[in-house]
Amino acid sequence: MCIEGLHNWWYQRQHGIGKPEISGQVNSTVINETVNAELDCNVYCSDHFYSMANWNEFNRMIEWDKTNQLPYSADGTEGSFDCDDFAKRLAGAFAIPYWSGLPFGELLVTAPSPLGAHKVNIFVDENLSVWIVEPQDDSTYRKSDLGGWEYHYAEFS
Ligand SMILES: [Ca+2]
Repeated sequence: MCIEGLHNWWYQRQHGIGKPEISGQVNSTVINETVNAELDCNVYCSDHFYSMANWNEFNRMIEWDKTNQLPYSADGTEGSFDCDDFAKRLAGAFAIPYWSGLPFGELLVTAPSPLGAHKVNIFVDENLSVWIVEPQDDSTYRKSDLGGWEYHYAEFS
């Protein structure tokens, strides 16, 4: 096994998922302008550069992560786990070495009634397509799939 193979083996063993396949890198201004143009919302990028990957790679982590299996509860009592908690947790799945460079973040929206204020995830793939993720069931959407949504801010870490 070569050094890189050994490193990959150790990475997989340590994190439970292999490293993402990266196809390039973009400046954060590209992410900022792409999301702003698509969703007309405020965008915060805390890194200068982001690693780009295809939809399959983002989806590999989304499917591997178990956030979607947690029970939803929003009654405000101890033990409640609602939309913002799901979004924070799925974004946190990407907070491991290599995956952390991908532009995957949190997105605050207002969905049509009765849903209203809602928190979901967002990512930008290597083709600069903007995807919206429902972390409660791992589904991904384009803006055109979601009529009547208003977008407030996206945050990429
Ligand atoms: Ca999942």
